[in-house]
Amino acid sequence: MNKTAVLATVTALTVLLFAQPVRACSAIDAWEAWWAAADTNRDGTLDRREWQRAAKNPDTANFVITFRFGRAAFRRLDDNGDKRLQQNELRALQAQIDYVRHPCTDWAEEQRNRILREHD
Ligand SMILES: [Ca+2]
Ligand SMILES: [Ca+2]
Repeated sequence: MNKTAVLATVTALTVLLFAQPVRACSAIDAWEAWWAAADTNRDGTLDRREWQRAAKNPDTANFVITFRFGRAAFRRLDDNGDKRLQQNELRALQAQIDYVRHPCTDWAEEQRNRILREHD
């Protein structure tokens, strides 16, 4: 084996030995997840019923929401008066929605425990 081939083999082995697959947990933004849970008929808008149910919908239970779901809020937010809330009409509220428990929390804890076990 010539010098170049040896160097290439060593480099390849080094890459194989030290390469760790990239692992990460990613979750969609809390706002997007909330919207998907609240828009139960998937028509891209929230009608009054979906709006009011969103406060109690079990699928929206993992969200901290700091705005109220009343009728008055619905009327106030419905800028174009079509009796539906489009995402752009709720833009100001997006920052008021967050996860109670981020979907990656379990994954992060699992990774931490795995690393601790490996270094015991
Ligand atoms: Ca809908
Ligand atoms: Ca509207």
